[in-house]
Amino acid sequence: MTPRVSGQLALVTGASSGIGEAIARRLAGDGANLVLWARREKRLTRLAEEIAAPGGVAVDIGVVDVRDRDAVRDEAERLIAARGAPDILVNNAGLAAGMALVHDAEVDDWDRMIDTNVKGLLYVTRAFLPAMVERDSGQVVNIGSITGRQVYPGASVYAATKYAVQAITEGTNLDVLGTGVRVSGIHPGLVDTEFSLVRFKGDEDRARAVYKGLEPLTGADVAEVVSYVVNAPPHVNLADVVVFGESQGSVHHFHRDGG
Ligand code: NDP
Ligand code: 8X3
Repeated sequence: MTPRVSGQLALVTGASSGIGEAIARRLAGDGANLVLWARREKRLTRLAEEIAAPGGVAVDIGVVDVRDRDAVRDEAERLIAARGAPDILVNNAGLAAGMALVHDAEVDDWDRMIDTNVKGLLYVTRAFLPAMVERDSGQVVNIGSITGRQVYPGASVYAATKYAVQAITEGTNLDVLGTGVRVSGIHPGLVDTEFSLVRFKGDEDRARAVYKGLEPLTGADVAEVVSYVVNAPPHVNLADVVVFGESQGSVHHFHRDGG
């Protein structure tokens, strides 16, 4: 059966790595045309070339820092003028910076997380949602985190950004009620991506230790959930999905080999 999203246009932020890259690959497999945003152009170009060729889907890239409000607005206006609003917007770009306690943390790290995970997501949503509402159709998928439900030491501000994503997702869904737009939040536990390497600023040993002895989710696992959500019949909204690897029970509970 042809996936519902086949031939639709999907915009994925943070598509140069990890979960976003996997979502791009998965939605291309579903036959969706893609616009991929991130800051690292080479990576986006390579990915676009790879996924455009076999499936025949159209893949365009945008080198956009979601923290740059003007750039987001300009790039979105260009896209809407040329092709209309995307049918699907996946707000995935995000990061954790550091894992210091509140009384030790770098304030710059807080700014990066809040500016990217909260303000960036809002800028992108504000740029595309009016055209979706006007058209009376569209799907917004916000990638939150289990840390939008539970906090652990050293994660106060990262968790705060994901609590915010949860509130924004819930509120946006209420705001578009009565239109044909759906808003979904997907909240993964540990996913093996570049997330920890970014968080620990290139410290590979520390990043690897996060996943030691357990089987985390992969980006492809999360992408599978996104595909399910966006391919659901139009009257169905999977508003709120939490997804863990089998060896994770909560943000505090893991089953590790030998532990
Ligand atoms: P990665 O580090 O592998 O990917 C992060 C992506 O976000 C990259 O493509 C990066 O691209 C992009 N990004 C970061 N900052 C910006 C910015 N300012 N503007 C545009 N793009 C940006 O991590 P994940 O794939 O794991 O993370 C994706 C999302 O999933 C994040 O929101 C994260 O919080 C969330 N998440 C991750 C979990 C995990 O355990 N990995 C669990 C739960 C949620 P570039 O650097 O090229 O700009
Ligand atoms: C990322 C999940 O537990 O590494 O959102 O903070 S965790």
